[in-house]
Amino acid sequence: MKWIVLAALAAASVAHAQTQWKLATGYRAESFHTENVAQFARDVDRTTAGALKITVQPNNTLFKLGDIRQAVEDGKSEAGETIMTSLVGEMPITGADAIPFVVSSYADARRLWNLQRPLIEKHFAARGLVPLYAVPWPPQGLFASAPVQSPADFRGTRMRTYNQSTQRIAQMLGATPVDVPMVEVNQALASGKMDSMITSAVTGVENKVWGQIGHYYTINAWFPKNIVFANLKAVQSLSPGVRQALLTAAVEAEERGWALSEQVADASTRELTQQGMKVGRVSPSFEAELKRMGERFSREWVQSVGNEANVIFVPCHFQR
Ligand code: PCA
Repeated sequence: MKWIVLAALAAASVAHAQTQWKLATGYRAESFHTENVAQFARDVDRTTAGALKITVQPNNTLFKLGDIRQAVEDGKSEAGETIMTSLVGEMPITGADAIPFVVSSYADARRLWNLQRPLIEKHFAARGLVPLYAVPWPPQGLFASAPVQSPADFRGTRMRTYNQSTQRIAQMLGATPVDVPMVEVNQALASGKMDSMITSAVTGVENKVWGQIGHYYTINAWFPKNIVFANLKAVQSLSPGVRQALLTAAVEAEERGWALSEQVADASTRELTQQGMKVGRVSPSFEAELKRMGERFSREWVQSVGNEANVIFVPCHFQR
């Protein structure tokens, strides 16, 4: 009898000390980003001895990708993951992630993140949010159902977009932008809603695009990052030990995620070839046109962002 009472008391105190968090993401559970987030949650569980339990809610089930920032700000979900460029309306500096042909390697992407991070932290703090870590998608290439030789080939076609930058690029190419969430790309292709898109090889693999799309051009246009973040009040209400464990797990998740992204980049490009897609570069003349378009895009971006853009672009940090 005594033991039963003691056990009940112990269980009650564990339950009392336990904090439950939800972490909303817009990507599938089997995406490498989500697997990394799930590992992060397990690490936090282990290193806090179960004091902080984070339940990952993938696939837009809790909130849609574009609503996650607001939901975490409002405390409806304690934490979340979104693609940074979805925040470009409120935090223009996030758009640095999708400027064509500035960042051409993981090393460059890391330099960009180091420059952006203090600005992102400031903007997040102003909204009661704490960035935990960011991980890039593999380089963005061009998927097309028919071979493309020049911008003229896009005129009158439909290009799938996932943020403001891809919308602008579609416009510059004379294509009609069609906004399709990543988890619906396969469906959109099957129902003939899109002819091309700029995204990573892994996104092509996840959506098994080879049934409808025959060409993948490795244009290496940019490396957009996903950011995992939490509600500041939720972080502040953790005990110092638990908070530290959360931040340590975040540092590890960032390291692990960058390595994972690089592995996935190679493996999925190979997979596209194995599935019978034509994988290669665009012609030199088309590449030159794309670069010119990228420069125009950069100029527009720097003008629209103002001062903060200079932190990133005035000193020349990237190898081109
Ligand atoms: N995949 C996501 C974002 C960038 C990427 O590589 C998408 O296509 O929506």
